Amino acid sequence: MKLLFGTGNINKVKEAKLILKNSKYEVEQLKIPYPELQGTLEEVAKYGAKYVYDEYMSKNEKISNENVSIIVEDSGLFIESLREFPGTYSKYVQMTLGNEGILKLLGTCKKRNAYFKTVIGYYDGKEIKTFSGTVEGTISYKMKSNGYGFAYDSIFVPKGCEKTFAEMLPAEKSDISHRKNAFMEFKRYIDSLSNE
Ligand code: ITT
Ligand code: NA
Repeated sequence: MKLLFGTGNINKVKEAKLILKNSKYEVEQLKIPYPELQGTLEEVAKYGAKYVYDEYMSKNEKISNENVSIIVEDSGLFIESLREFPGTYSKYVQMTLGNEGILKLLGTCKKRNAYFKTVIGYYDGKEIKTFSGTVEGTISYKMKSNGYGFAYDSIFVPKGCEKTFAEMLPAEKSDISHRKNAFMEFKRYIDSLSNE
């Protein structure tokens, strides 16, 4: 079954493919941008799924809507001692302050707890659904990377680990990530649809 993933971020697509590797779901990137309203991850994901679905259907009028399954995903990094910043501003902050800026803001602060959260929005023409996943961890004191991962990965150390996500092989990250947890919750739902 094909899942059309509306995103401009190829890294998300690669990870989704890896996470769903041994399943019946095949992820395909759909480069249809959607307006990102300022709101919760859930609100953005819901709006995006419906928006991308409608755009896709209007561009592909001959497609019967029975088999079109659209997913989008909105993610963020929430740092406790920065009152959950950058949170829903993660995209903008990554492009402006970047990881260096985040490390500067935290300075030598010892309270470095943070979590990543992903919310998947799903729409197949019937009901808009969301599924979320998180992973807890800490912000490192400096950037550490072996060239894996993207964006905030080089400053995020998942709980119980010594390495940042950017020091882990793709399979290691995707075994424990926020994205993995969100996709597993999503998979439970769509598995149950096809068993009806
Ligand atoms: P879309 O086209 O899917 O919206 P995006 O890159 O804009 O892609 P988000 O708004 O969901 O994605 O992500 C907010 C920021 O968090 C953005 O800078 C991402 O690169 C970053 N991010 C998302 N998932 C991440 C992950 O697993 N590891 C590190 N950074 C991540
Ligand atoms: Na985005």
